[in-house]
Amino acid sequence: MEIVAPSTEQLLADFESKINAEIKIEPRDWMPEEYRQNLIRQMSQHAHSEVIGMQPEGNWITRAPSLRSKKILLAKIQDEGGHGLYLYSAAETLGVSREQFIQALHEGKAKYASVFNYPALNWADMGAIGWLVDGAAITNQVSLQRTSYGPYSRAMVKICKEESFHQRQGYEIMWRMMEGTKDQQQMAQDALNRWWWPALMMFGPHDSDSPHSTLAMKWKIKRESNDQLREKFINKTIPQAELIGLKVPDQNLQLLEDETYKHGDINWDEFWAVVKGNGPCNQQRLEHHIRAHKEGAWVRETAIASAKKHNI
Ligand code: FAQ
Repeated sequence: MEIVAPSTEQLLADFESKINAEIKIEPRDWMPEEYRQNLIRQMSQHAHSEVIGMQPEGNWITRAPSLRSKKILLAKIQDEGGHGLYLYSAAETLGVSREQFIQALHEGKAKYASVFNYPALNWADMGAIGWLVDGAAITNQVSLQRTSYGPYSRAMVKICKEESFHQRQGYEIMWRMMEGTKDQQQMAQDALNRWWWPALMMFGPHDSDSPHSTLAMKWKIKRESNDQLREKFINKTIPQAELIGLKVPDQNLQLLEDETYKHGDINWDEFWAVVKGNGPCNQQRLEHHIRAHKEGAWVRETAIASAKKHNI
């Protein structure tokens, strides 16, 4: 019997019918090159964000105000490193190696979340990062649990469980400071003032200015749009702020009849400046990663030599 290879049209139709039937796409399945490239871009950006995101908090481990808070912060930061590792592994199933991902990051060709280019100035920032940055990250990641690419979706399930602990540890820091002295309350409010807008920017540009969204939504890489996720985050976070006596720094915020909020304008010039490398800490974050990567070369070499010796 003659075996005829399916045409590209047929392969695309099969791929799209799987997507429509909510069947996950797996690494060995045929996929359009644009789907693969879009995933490589987004997943690598996501993995780099987890790892670079360790830096603003890592800065505060030695200055945590108690042994309890130090242990919790250490565990949280280690989790973020672990998330980066799952995501690099998941992204490697698309045919790009970990070394290539890291090289692209070091050469400035790959992005990471803009929010990590802002400085963490004091302990209240540990609260704001956990509450707002992890809170924004979970909102996005809960949605990504239903992404169409199997390895990405499965990585998200475990990551979301850990992120929800991170969000609570951040909120607990804010809540305790709000129960403290006037100075502590002011520190918490100041941290919210500085992190609120960068957290909203984590969701990316408005849908109308998001070049990747149309295809990503069609092929269910993204299940909800940048603006939909940003609104969800705002609607759940404002009541949390109010509950502990904090005020979101948006003078144009409006509570609508359906109990949702309309937010004021986001400073997109600032967002694009930070994305393009001109934020307050872009250079510092990248240089630190490059230095740590160089200094850790012996660990990687030793691990590879040991794996070879034991035929792993
Ligand atoms: N920052 O067309 P779109 C955590 C870029 S950390 C920088 O809308 P897309 C743990 C975008 O890449 C958070 N760049 O793009 C943690 C594209 O540029 P390109 C981890 C941004 O991909 C917490 C261009 O703008 N989560 O969880 C940003 O469809 C605390 C056009 O944008 C993720 O990384 C941005 N905010 O939608 C650790 C989420 N937004 O590639 C420590 C995964 C957009 O053409 C402490 N990623 N750009 O050069 C996503 O969900 C999506 O990629 C979006 C952007 C929603 C970020």
